[in-house]
Formats: sequence, C-alpha cells, structure tokens
Amino acid sequence: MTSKNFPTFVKGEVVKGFGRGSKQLGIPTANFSVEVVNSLADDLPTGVYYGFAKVESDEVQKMVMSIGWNPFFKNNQKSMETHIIHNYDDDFYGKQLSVVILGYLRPERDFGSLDELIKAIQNDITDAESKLEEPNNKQFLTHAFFNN
Ligand code: ADP
Ligand code: RBF
Ligand code: MG
Repeated sequence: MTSKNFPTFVKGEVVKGFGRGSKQLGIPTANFSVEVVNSLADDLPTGVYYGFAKVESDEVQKMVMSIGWNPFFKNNQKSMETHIIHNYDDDFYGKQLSVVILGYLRPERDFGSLDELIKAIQNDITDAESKLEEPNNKQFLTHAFFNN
C-alpha cells in the first residue's frame, strides 16, 4: 500500500445498509450509496481504513471504515461503511456524510465467529485512535474540506 491513495475525500448521503451493524455487532456503520462506492472502485483496494468524518454541520470525529464485500457475511454487493468513533443521540440516515480517508489498517478477513469479527473491529478502533493523533493526520481536523 503506497500513500498515493491518501488523503481521499468523499462526500455523500447516508443510505440504509444491510441492517446488521448495530443489531448484530453493536457497531453501527453509516453506509454510502452504490454510486459513491463505484466512484472509487478502481482507485482504492478493499480493506479497513481510518480517517475523519463529519455528519452535516456536526463536529469532525475520528472514524474507521470498511470497504469491500464483508467476507464474514459473504455479501455479493461491495459496500463502503463508516463507523464514527462518537456516540450520537439519533440516527442520521439521509444526511450528508463527509469523510477523509488517511490510512490503511488491514485487508478484510473472514472469521470463525461473530465475536472474533467484533474483537478485530475493536482493535481497528484502538489502532485508528492512536494513528489519528499523529500531527500529519490530525491536521485534517481543520481541513477546508470540512467547512460548510
Ligand atoms: P445499516 O445496515 O442501515 O447501515 P447499521 O446498523 O449499520 O445499519 O446502523 C447505521 C446507522 O446508525 C447509520 O446510518 C447512522 O444513521 C446511525 N449511527 C448512529 N451512530 C453512529 C456512529 N457512531 N457511526 C455510524 N453510524 C451511526
Ligand atoms: N466485515 C468482514 O467480513 N470482515 C472484516 O474484516 C471486517 N472488518 C471491518 C472493520 C471495520 C472497522 C468495520 C467498521 C467493519 C468491518 N467489517 C468487516 C464489516 C462488517 O461486517 C459490517 O460493518 C457489518 O456487516 C454491518 O454491515
Ligand atoms: Mg451499516
């Protein structure tokens, strides 16, 4: 993985996904539409990424993102899902989500159990939290891309 993919800026509406993020995993993921997913298919390898995200005019927050076919669930549709590392009071379907992708964590994997998938995602969150504290990444908190 070279750094030529970073930063990648993406904006789009939050759409309904497979309805599994919060129910089965306890980790909600805001899904982008197929159009947004297809717009970067050739540029970006599938896998798990970290960066910053902003819901409409809310504050910029840390995020982890999964791009791919979720091998554990054997999806036949490629998805791009952002888990924002912040507690929101309400859902934000239909709202504009802005994300900057700053680095790659790992490829998507299959797991023996749901519990292992959840542990891997929790580990991704810990990794992302520390990488996003690095000055080279932290500078994007105030990037003009996030201005309304
Ligand atoms: P879906 O399959 O429809 O994507 P999820 O169970 O993954 O359903 O839940 C995602 C939804 O939860 C998002 O679209 C958003 O409206 C809401 N949500 C609440 N908090 C968060 C968060 N911290 N990160 C991402 N989405 C969140
Ligand atoms: N799904 C997988 O099948 N394999 C993975 O390795 C995987 N890693 C993920 C990492 C992160 C940070 C996130 C937010 C999701 C990941 N997922 C993975 C996707 C997960 O299966 C998906 O969010 C749920 O199925 C809800 O759509
Ligand atoms: Mg989701």
